[in-house]
Amino acid sequence: MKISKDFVWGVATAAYQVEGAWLEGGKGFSIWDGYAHIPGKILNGDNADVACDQYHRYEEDVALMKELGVTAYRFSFAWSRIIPDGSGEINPAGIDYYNRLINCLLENGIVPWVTLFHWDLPLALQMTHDGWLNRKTAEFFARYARICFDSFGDRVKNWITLNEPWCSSVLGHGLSVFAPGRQSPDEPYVAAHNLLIAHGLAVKEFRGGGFGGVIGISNNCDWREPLTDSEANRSAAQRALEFFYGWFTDPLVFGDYPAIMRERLGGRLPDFTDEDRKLVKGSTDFLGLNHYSTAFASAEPVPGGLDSVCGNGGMSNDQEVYLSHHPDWEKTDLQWSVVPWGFRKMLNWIGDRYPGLPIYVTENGCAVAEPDAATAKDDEFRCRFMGGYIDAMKEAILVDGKDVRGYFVWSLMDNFEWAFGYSKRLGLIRCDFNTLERIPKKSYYYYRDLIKNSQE
Ligand code: PNW
Repeated sequence: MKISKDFVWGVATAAYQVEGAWLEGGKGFSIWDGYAHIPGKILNGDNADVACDQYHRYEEDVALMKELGVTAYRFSFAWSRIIPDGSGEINPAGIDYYNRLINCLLENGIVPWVTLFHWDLPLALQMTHDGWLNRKTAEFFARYARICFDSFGDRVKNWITLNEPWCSSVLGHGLSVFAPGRQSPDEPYVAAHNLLIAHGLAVKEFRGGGFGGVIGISNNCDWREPLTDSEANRSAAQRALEFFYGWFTDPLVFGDYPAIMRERLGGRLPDFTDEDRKLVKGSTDFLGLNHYSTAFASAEPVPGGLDSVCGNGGMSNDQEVYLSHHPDWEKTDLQWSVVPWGFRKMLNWIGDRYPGLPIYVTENGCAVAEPDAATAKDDEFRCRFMGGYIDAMKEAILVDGKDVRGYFVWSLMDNFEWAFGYSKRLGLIRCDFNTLERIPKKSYYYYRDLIKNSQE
């Protein structure tokens, strides 16, 4: 099965997970710097002070990407490297670092895809303004975005405003497993609203500035398959998808939250004023999808079902959807089920609900237990995972006719996996966190050959 020669094959990372240099080059603190240093928050007491040290080793990493044959690198800017306190002075050393990285990519024929916000909010904005609970943060984000477009927009033509605002909202403000570590049934909906406004304001700056190129958002969503064909289970699965992907995409396409959310949440769900509706509606040039797994959804609890906390879109109580797994499904090291056909259905659901918008898979990948370099170099599991998921995507494109234009593997290399620290490995390249040595795995060569074959 051959897909278009123009198809974008890439790899992805995020600033906090790979850069390190947390106190260098004039960078300010982010909420993840703070959160990771609170004892007990991160497995094994890890933090990303050094991470993969990409800040000092980006030339080596770009060379590895070139050798891999990817045409695109998705990475994020650390807002607090560009504006240390989030809202004040610009840090020239931060601008300089990203200029060097971008120029190095372009010199090597790799197209930069920049995410403006991958969760690392400047800590000062959290402390002085309550972060995403305050609309002012959206205004500060728009100013930061404008500074980025002005500084890099001559060379960066592919922009992603936000990475997985679902995670910032639910994991950061609902379940307290991510920074800023808040726990509330209502704050996720407030944070989400301000994140959507932030997206809208940034896109307005982009489009008004005539920079050229495209701008979109990366939303995460796993597939929800009705446990049985009953009406109740089918609507549970649909409800789960609307509380997950629909929550952050319907407003950008249709100008409001899914009706089912309004029905169930009432006044707990913020309203869009007419002005805000105009701001967000139509504010995305493409739909990013970060996809990792699939679960069954049902209207009633299933014995032995999943504790439906993480990975269940929206706040679980509000949805009344119960998740479970098929006992035969293989699991990644994050305990996420491997179900390639769920990916195909997910792409179809998005294509059918939001026709006319191109889809980019901005993340897909898997965690594998790799205790040593020898295991990592023989990551057959990851090769099979990628083969299955990429075939499913090809079916969505070639058989189902969905407009999917790119695919980014998460991740280029093992990195700081948030609350799991360095204990979960998702890279095509192993990173030895003692020596910082990079060691390509079998999956690196597998992906290299796959890209080569699909470009012939
Ligand atoms: C994404 N969930 O995170 C992020 O964009 C990456 O930074 C991260 O490393 C990658 O996926 C692997 O985890 C997610 O609970 C974290 O459903 C949690 C969930 C989904 C995505």
